[in-house]
Amino acid sequence: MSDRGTLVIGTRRYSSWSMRGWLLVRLAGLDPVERMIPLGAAPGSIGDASPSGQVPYLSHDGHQVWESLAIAEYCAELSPSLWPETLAARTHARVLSAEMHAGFRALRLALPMNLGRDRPLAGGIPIDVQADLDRIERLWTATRARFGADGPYLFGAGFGAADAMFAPVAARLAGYRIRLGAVAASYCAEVLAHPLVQAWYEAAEAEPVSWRLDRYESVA
Ligand SMILES: N[C@@H](CCC(=O)N[C@@H](CS)C(=O)NCC(=O)O)C(=O)O
Repeated sequence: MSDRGTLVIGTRRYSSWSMRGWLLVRLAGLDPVERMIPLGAAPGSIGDASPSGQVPYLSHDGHQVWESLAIAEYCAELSPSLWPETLAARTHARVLSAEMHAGFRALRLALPMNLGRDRPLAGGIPIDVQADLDRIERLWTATRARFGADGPYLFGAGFGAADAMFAPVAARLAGYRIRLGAVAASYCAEVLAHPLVQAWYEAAEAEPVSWRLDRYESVA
């Protein structure tokens, strides 16, 4: 028997992995009950709700799924169009998603997601972060050129799992006002304009100010 399931997420304003998980389940047509545990809540709160002690965590139809990439695969089991149709494109989408899941550490540490932010990083972009940014821009540009002809997203017309994996990167690039070439800038704008991404931003905007955390807000 199928149930709505539960998705455990953290503060929308900051939790980039929750954003990915939420986008993925919604793209798959799921409508799980959302259990919000604000980041910075009492120690152990996430551990009580998620086997890995991290968000997102999806419990659905008797399946327990943590790790965003596994959530992507689970959602694609239910809704195969989350990955592109051809083997070549599907393979590439998985490679990009795996690289996003495992990599870009410098970028993630130096430019934490803060959906309320709209100013450049004080002091400029460190070299290792710039290397991550350059790599992302090359990946986006090459993927759009090879697979994206029939629409605005990485693999064309459909906003899929790979786009969901990169959506928080688009949010960072906008929030820290990173300058991009034309292809990456236009892709970034399309991702941010997607209705589900917009819905996530709106819900983030409605979060209580008391959930804000200095460690994100004080990034210079
Ligand atoms: N590899 C994990 C990363 C998840 C992760 O780092 N989540 C952060 C929030 S964005 C978290 O749960 N942090 C625990 C905490 O802040 O207490 C995934 O892909 O889902």
